[in-house]
Amino acid sequence: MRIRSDETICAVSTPPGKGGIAVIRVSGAKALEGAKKIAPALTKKKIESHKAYFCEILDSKNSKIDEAVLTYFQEGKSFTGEEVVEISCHGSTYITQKILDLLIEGGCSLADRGEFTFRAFMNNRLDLVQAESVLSLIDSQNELSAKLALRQLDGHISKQFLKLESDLTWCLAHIEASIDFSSEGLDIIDNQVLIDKTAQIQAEIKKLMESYQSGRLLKDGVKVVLVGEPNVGKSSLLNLFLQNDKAIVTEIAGTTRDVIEGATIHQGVKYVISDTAGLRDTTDQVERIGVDRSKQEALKADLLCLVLDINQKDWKKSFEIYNELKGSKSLFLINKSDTAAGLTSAEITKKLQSYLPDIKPESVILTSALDTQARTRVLECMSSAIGSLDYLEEAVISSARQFENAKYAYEMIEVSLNELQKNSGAEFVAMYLKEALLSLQKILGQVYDDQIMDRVFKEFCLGK
Ligand SMILES: Nc1nc2c(ncn2[C@@H]2O[C@H](COP(=O)(O)OP(=O)(O)OP(=O)(O)O)[C@@H](O)[C@H]2O)c(=O)[nH]1
Ligand SMILES: [Mg+2]
Repeated sequence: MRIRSDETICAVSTPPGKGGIAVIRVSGAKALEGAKKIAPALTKKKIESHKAYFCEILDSKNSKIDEAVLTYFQEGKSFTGEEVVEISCHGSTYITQKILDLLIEGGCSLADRGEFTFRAFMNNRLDLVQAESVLSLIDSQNELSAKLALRQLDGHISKQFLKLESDLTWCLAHIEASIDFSSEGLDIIDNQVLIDKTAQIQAEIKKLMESYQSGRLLKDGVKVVLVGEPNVGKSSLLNLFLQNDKAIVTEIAGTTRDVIEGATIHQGVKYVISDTAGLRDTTDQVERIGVDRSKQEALKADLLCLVLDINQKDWKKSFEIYNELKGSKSLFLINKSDTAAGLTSAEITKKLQSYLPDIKPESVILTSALDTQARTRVLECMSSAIGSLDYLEEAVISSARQFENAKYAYEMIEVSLNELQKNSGAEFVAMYLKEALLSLQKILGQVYDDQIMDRVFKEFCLGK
């Protein structure tokens, strides 16, 4: 990310393509000056912050380009912290490009991806956790991920990290004091107090780390992978869950060759569901590649669903497949139950347990791709299998960057605690605690380098 705060930047902030209106954002010391060049009527008005002005946009030959509403935000009272003008014009790609060209002719520069948010960060309007939450909010497609991002944007998680950073600074200051002043007979804080305090910080970091699993699922969705032998109804179930005919279904075993993915929302949570090629030994080259892909996909699942045909006498082959792929969480979808009236869940569970004794009854679901009501039932079971995602009242980490830094801080504190307990030299303890502190500061962006900036802002779209 380029640091060029002396330049005034502009970009279209609404999505590309045509629309009722488009918004062009201009930020920097010359935002108003630039706007006045293309909307000369502004020069005759008394411009106040947070007020909108209807103006004609004119080119250098005074030809009218569009009629637009310009909103002015004075320096210090805008998203970026700089002087900002937002131009709401008609949403034609010609008009937006023309207005951008005029602004650039007038001395503005085209913004980079995420540069408005980057400026907000550089001007201390946001910390790095909040900047990441802006991106999450734009990306959010379901209720809970939007709520989570909003809570992070209002500083909920930042406050937790700030408290940890301040507590760790306190510990470090006392340890460093013992290095600097040991020879002057200064009252040094008791070693046990330091151990307790450091251990408490570590426990709080651990809690935040544990929230990452929920945070990630809330933000990115729960990845569900349907696997099983050919023809058991995986594609039919995918279509049922997505409520559209995304995957091809036929009675021919080996129909699906590639991974087919789609998303559905249930009770505010996104489920990203993959249908895969039926698993079997095959000499068909294309199918074999499909089978390999199925296995790769299964390994990425948050929740693996083994689909079984209720009419199949022997599930031995299915369980050989399952044992090869199983992760931490699984469901067993016993499909085509419409064709086997009378068979109970308990009987099926018993049969399943003959292959794998530790299968729990709640992970066994009788389904039928022909039964539209099965969709909600299965999604309910998926939700229970994943466990509570109702973490919103607590601070939740949802970015891999935050998690990795928290983990490193945790590990460094672990080493310092060992040194403290061994009564090692304060220099050693301080060295590791400093590493932990640095990691917490990186989370908030109090310490940063190009790599961190690139990682956070490269995901952004233009105009944000
Ligand atoms: N009666 C009944 N038929 C089903 C059900 N689910 C799937 N079928 C039928 O079973 C056949 C195979 O279904 P698919 O969904 O293509 O099976 P698949 O597991 O995706 O098969 P592959 O792609 O070959 O691995 C089709 O003829 C479906 O109509 C069900 O619940 N009940
Ligand atoms: Mg299929």
